[in-house]
Amino acid sequence: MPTNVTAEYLAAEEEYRNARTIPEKIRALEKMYATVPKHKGTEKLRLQIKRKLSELRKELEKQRQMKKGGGGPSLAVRKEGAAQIVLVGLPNVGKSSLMKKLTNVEADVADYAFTTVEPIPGMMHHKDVQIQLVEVPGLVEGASLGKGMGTQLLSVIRNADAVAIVLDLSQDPVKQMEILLREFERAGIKLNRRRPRVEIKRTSMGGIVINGVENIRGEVSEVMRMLRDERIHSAEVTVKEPVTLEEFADALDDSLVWRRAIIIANKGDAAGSRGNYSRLLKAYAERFKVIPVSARRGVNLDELKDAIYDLAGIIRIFTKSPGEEPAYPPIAMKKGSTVIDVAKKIHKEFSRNFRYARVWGKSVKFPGQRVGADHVLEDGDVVEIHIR
Ligand SMILES: Nc1nc2c(ncn2[C@@H]2O[C@H](COP(=O)(O)OP(=O)(O)OP(=O)(O)O)[C@@H](O)[C@H]2O)c(=O)[nH]1
Ligand SMILES: [Mg+2]
Repeated sequence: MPTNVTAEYLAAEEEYRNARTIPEKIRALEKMYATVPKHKGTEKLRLQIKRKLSELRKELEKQRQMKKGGGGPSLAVRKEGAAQIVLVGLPNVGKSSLMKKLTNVEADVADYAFTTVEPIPGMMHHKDVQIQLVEVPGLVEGASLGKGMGTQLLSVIRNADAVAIVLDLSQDPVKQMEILLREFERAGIKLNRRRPRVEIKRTSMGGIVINGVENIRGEVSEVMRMLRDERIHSAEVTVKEPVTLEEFADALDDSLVWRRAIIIANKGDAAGSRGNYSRLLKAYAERFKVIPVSARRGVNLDELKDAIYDLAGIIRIFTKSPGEEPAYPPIAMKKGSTVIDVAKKIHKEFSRNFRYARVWGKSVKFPGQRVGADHVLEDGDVVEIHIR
């Protein structure tokens, strides 16, 4: 035990020792983590706390799944369209009002909390693409620890492709963010962060081989210990960028999900919204794109649709046959898709007998350029596939 921990830390540790349930343990560990002084001498301690938290998170999820077998409702929403994006926020912030403006769905709107009690999907049509939006019922503090339907709701969020956080500008938005981010953190959902670039290839023998060891900002023996803890005894580990030990632990932790997110700042028409909006920007604009709207007045909704489209991370590809016009509508693909991905999507034949493609659009230097299977496409490209 480090000698220089604070009284708060010791109190939290005492709380942890006395904790009986998983949620109690999680709360106590979070306090320990928050109160331990951050310097080199406490790094191992912080790592231990994080690892324990990750274990408890998995245990909580397991408990939840066992209960579900007992007949509890599953809230999972089947994916449709090019991407699934969840609308998440505290109760009564205007999620249903937004669903009504953005999609074809008839959601109930009322001026009290918990009008919506289960996830409601709807389709948003924008730029020739269908994107599925899902309203998640209002999250509350403690949701991730099983309060309300919290853990089920958070698993709906984990399964989605991206997250749109809805805030109410008539209330303190920074406080709303703090509550939501804590729940996400506890549920292992990382927003607008990327998994540290550490690659682990298990091998059948040969022990642990580390490439890029100079990128590890800490003791390598700690890294070895973490790998042992995960029962990785033989593997080729490649550290592709500088990482702290905590970042290395995150890269190893398969209970984490990494998602892109934006903030929808709703009720921009309400009293006090202007000041709240600038406080929100000051605190979060660096990490999140913030789109101010008013669902009630219908203000800035086109901009919001554009932002949701970007968030979905898709590109539209127009396919064509030689000598013909491009087919309409375009097909939606994930950003970073290649010519062969498109071929697979059209027909198995096309990918099996692929020879080359001609492409018009942003990804090529001149119209109709001949490209190979691995050519990466961009939004709006026209693709003509030639087969054997
Ligand atoms: N002033 C103002 N009020 C709004 C706006 N959007 C929604 N509201 C009001 O906020 C209240 C809640 O709206 P809902 O759309 O039901 O909110 P919700 O987030 O779906 O609520 P729950 O499902 O209960 O979590 C209603 O009284 C809406 O009329 C807006 O842009 N401006
Ligand atoms: Mg609602």
